[in-house]
Amino acid sequence: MTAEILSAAYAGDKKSIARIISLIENQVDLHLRQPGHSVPVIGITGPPGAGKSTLVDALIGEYVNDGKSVAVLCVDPSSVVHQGAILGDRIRMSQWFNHEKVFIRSLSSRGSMGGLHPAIGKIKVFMQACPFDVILIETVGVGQSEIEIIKHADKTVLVLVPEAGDEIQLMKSGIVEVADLFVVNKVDRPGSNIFVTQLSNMLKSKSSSKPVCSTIASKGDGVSELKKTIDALI
Ligand SMILES: Nc1nc2c(ncn2[C@@H]2O[C@H](COP(=O)(O)OP(=O)(O)OP(=O)(O)O)[C@@H](O)[C@H]2O)c(=O)[nH]1
Ligand SMILES: [Mg+2]
Repeated sequence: MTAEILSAAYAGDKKSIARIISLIENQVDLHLRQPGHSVPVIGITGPPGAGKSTLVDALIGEYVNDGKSVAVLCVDPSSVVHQGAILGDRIRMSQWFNHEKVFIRSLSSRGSMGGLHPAIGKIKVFMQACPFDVILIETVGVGQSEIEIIKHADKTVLVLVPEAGDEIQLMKSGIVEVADLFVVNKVDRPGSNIFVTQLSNMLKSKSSSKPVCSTIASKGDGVSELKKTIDALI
């Protein structure tokens, strides 16, 4: 029975993919296939409300335009249950939810210390064996989860907003070292140029040539540039 669902999932049937993810979440033992080729996994992290989901939504559009199929995993922080529910609603409202080339799934983190779902590793490997061209994992970056996501992602994108104090927070958290690409979102806000300059200078001072992209995710501005920058990294 599960073997049938598994082969349907590997053939790209979205309902079956969702069922297998639920089984993995519930720790059912499955004979999972090892992915034949490596599907790139991009982690999208950053503080609550930075615009990660809006950005993911816009990025999906870029990939679909490219003829690519995209899987998105959104990890809800279980510490804030009501926010998790809101996040789920937001994903359901995504214009891409029913698109044939798009698979979107929300996972609760179930209190795992690092903020990521304990089965995320298995789920990722399973999804890499499904016919996707790219996998995006959105997670709210609160402390450790920012660090933990890089274990599962090939490249990690840190989404920030131009607000005073963020730069100092950044230096403390050590995320600068683990992120591969920085996005300053909401650059329609005043003072954003200063923040972008500060961030770039800070990276230079650490002899880092990591890219910094500026976006207005809600308008789609800078998103195609961001996708090109991600593609250049993977
Ligand atoms: N002004 C402005 N607002 C934006 C921009 N991008 C997103 N927003 C708004 O910011 C709010 C939060 O956006 P989300 O995409 O839900 O942010 P998030 O980081 O996914 O939030 P959580 O998943 O709850 O951590 C929404 O109201 C968006 O419409 C932007 O570039 N400029
Ligand atoms: Mg979100």
